[in-house]
Amino acid sequence: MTGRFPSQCRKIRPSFGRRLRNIEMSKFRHRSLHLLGVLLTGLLFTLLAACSKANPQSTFDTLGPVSRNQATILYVIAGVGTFVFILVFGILAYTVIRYRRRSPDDPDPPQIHGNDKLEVAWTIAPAIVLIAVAVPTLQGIFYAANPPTEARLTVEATGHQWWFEFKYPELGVVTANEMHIPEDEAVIVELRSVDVNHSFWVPKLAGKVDMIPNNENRLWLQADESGMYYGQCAEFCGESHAKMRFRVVVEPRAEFDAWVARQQAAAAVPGDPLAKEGHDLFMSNQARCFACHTIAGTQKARGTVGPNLTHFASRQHLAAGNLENTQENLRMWLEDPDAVKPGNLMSRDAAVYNGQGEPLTEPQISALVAFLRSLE
Ligand code: HEC
Ligand SMILES: [Cu+2]
Repeated sequence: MTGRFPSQCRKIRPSFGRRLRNIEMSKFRHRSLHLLGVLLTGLLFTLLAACSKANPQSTFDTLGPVSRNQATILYVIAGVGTFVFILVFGILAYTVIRYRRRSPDDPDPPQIHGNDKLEVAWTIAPAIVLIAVAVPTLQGIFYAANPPTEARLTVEATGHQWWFEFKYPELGVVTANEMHIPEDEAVIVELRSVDVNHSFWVPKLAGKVDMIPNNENRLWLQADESGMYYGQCAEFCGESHAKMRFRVVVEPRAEFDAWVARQQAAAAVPGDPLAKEGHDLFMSNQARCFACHTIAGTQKARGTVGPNLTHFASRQHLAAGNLENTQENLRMWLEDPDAVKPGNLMSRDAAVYNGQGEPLTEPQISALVAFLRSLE
């Protein structure tokens, strides 16, 4: 360093340095060790909190045969791993303490090279450990990949940036972001993508499986209990990946059948005048909503870029599981979709949102809200 007053610097620096070393450093070191301890404990609790079964995306709260099987594999591997860890580090700690150098005059220990018995032992022992881990893992892979023969229902799940489409080919039902399945029945899910890689994950029901363009993957799942299960895209897929969620609604067979019957019906033409106004705007060349969304039963709305809206009002969430499907949230979505989901393809490509067309006015949004909420 080239200071301006080298003589002064030289006088000041050693004393400053010494003071720091002698007094401040020990205090500083003590304090930073303390801080590190607090941080590590905090981190440990934060990490362990993720294991809480209360978490809606807990993989430990297994509520179906597939996730149960996968959790069992985790426990087996963690158990074997813990046993090996304790054994190896126990022997290491014992050796280090028992055979440590006690005085500077101690001679070096005898230097040995090669021991056939030991080498055979530490080759065979890990092989046994690996087999103990491989057997349940391979069984688990086959179990998850082969749906039971009594599985009756197939759902085609398609990943889109950034939402999920669910088709029931045998039932003629198409919906988005909320997959309904009957309780206690095995369901086959065929996984696809229209754009980039996504991953289908319902932590309480089954492990992740990728959704890959031009390649169909499969999984099966079954839920023990009725209820709402959280799902999430688990493969980074762009700007709003973290907001690409969905729900699995599990219900008793009779309720599921009733849901299917409602979904199979075409949308009724709205009777309410405000909703009718919204319908006309939806089909108009100003808003062009029809270009991207399907509403079954209408001539015009057959778009497939966005979610099918035929029974939009029957869904409990909107914008891929991010908002509850209430009047206020729907209004918020239509006013500025980008504020809800940055980068979403509706605000990027629809002229009313991207500044290339006439923006929607407040009364127009009210009419659209009335129309969409009539789509039971
Ligand atoms: C350029 C294509 C496009 C146009 C035009 C378009 N949308 Fe969308 N819309 C989308 C996409 C894509 C999504 C999914 C966004 C997401 O969740 O990431 C969507 C989502 C929605 C949703 C939420 C659906 C759900 O279940 O979560 C509603 C409601 C909706 N659009 C209504 C409209 C209305 C009303 C118009 C006309 C003003 C319109 N859209 C115009 C593409 C479009
Ligand atoms: Cu994703």
